[in-house]
Amino acid sequence: MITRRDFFKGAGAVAVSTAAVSRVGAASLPEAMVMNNAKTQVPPPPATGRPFHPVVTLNGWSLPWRMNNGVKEFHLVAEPVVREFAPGMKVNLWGYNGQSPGPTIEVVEGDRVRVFVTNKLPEHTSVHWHGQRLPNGMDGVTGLTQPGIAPGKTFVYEFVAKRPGTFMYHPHADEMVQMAMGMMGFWVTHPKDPSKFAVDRDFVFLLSAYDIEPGSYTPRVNEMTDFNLWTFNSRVFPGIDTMPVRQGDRVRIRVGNLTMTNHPIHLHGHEFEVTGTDGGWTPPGSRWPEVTTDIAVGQMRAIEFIATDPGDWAFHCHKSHHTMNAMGHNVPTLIGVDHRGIAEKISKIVPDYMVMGDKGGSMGGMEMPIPENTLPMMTGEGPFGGVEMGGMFTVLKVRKDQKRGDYTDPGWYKHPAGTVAYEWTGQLPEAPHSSDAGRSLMPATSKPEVELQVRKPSSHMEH
Ligand SMILES: [Cu+2]
Repeated sequence: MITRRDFFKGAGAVAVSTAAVSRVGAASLPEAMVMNNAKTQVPPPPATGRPFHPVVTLNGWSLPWRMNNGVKEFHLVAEPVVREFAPGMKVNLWGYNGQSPGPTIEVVEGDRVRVFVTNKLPEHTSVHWHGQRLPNGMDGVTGLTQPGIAPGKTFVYEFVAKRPGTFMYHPHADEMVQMAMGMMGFWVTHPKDPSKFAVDRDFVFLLSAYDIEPGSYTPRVNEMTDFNLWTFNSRVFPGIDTMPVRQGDRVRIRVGNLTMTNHPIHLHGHEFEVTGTDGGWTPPGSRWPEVTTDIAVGQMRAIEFIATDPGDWAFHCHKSHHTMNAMGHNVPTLIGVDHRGIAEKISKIVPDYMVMGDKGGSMGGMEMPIPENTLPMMTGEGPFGGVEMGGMFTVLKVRKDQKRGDYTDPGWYKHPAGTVAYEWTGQLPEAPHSSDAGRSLMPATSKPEVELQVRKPSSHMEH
């Protein structure tokens, strides 16, 4: 039998020895498991504690626990980590147990949970259990409900997971810096009755954003709004794993937003319902169908749908600059401008100069040298050419023959003959154009009393 521990060892987790620290209610610390890669790790069914259907964290993993006299014990280690955002780009972040975001914590409604938090950061931290009902002193707000956890120290949080649902954890200490450095994680409290709210596939991930200058390795932590890397679980397209599902599966995707702006998350080809929020499960009578749901800062949403239609369906944030990577955020727009020759002249003065094409963006096709450790703004090669995406973008892959519990990527969808958009090769009739300039909503009541004479400054033209 494969235990969770064996499984995670095989999957890349390493146990690190921790000095035994004696505290009330715990003879020793549970060992802290560390993940050394950003692959999606599908957790096995729980070997100890109460049964539940585990979630699958996109490009992440779930933290193993130990049972100690009926208490579910976890060990989180806050520490500097190196996270690969996508092949070709690694970032110095702060996270938990080897990765940012930290591992997903999965418990069952009614579980008594004890979390040891060891601080290996150069400054104090704390962990706030976002959305939980718990004793006030376990809420993790530095200064308000506890002193900060000093570097090198370990604190113990203990509470009963009262409400089933979707939660997050993050520091409530030097928050702007620590969240900008990637300190966050997902928490799922499963219902006591595993058949309640059961689905076939349950994906989870966090939205986070970073400001990383192309060519550098560490986020600028003083940025407030102008971030340039928009991530699902600190990964960007094309580094985000796909979501493979079996046709007919009931699929749940839970998303938590710890960026500094909202994200309209959009699914192609299927309608979904928001079945859960940060406050719990939504009553069935309150749900309506959507294809995009906006997730505000600090919110969590669980969406559900039946994967009825086979194919490779895009799943992404609908803000177009959130499906772009760091390069090119300052590129001027020159659509409609004939810039032949100009770019050449400018590039003699500004070596890295590039312009958006006069026929639109098409940045994906632009070949330009980029600094080391950054990613092209839009990239990704699909079966029909460049996908021209970045950031918060992945693909839901619905397949008839995807096995139950199999999360391996099935490759590109093979479209049945006659079901792909095709080129029209016949005659194109002249399109009639309307010359109607439109009307005003209502007539003006009187003539303007003052006639304005506007003269544009022309000094530049005269020189
Ligand atoms: Cu977005």
